[in-house]
Amino acid sequence: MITIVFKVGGSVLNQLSPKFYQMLVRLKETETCNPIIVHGGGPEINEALSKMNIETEFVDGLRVTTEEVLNIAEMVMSGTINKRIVASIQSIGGNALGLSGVDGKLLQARQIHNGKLGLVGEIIEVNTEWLSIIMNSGGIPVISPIAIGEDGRRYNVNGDMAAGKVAEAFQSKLILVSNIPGVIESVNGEEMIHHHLTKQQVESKIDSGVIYGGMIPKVRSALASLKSGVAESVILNGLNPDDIKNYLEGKAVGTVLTE
Ligand code: X2W
Repeated sequence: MITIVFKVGGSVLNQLSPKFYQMLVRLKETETCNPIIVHGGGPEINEALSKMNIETEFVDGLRVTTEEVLNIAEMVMSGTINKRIVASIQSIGGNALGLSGVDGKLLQARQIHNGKLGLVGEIIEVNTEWLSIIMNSGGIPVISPIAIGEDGRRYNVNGDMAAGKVAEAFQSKLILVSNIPGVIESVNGEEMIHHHLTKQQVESKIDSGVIYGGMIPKVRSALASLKSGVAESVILNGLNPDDIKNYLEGKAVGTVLTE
């Protein structure tokens, strides 16, 4: 059975309905695919840091992570968010196992040395053995992107990068669960979805302003995952779970990104 990695970012997480999780559970039960969820949690980490009056800063889209920030990111993602997703899946009869990259060395990382980022890691290995055992036993793995180094230290990893690496390790497709139906362009006053874009087309649409704001990091991370060996990366609307079903049936939905 093929594996499909679903990246669920912090900004879409609280908008997802039980229908989204039902769709995942159905995919598993009907043996359509083995879903793996990799989640983020950026906005909730920001909220927790702000409540504690800790300032936070991003360099090239990555959070500068001190020991204190790491502990809070872990608390929020591996604790609250991870268990909330697991509970949502279980409440509709699914079987989910929530883990972080630290557990069973699921995600092994090394520190990104750029002098500023602190305890931010990049993934060097994914423990596919453990993940396969979970999936073959009927479980849906739910992974928080806190990783473990060979030095035994924990590292904060960007959720999109973690999802890309897990997809690469399983040679699977990567679905970026979004709150929009794909990359949209207004042509003669009518909105149309681009169902397929190449890296070059994305760059020119960013330059011309068609792709703007919050869409830019989404398409960039989809493209980055392609670079790390993912065959197909697709932006789909998680608020309309039928889109995901339709995509898997080969219909033209969402925006597929290729090199
Ligand atoms: C991210 C991890 C969370 C994340 C952070 O601390 O915000 C780094 O930047 P979203 O919701 O998917 O953006 N880690 C190193 O990626 O969350």
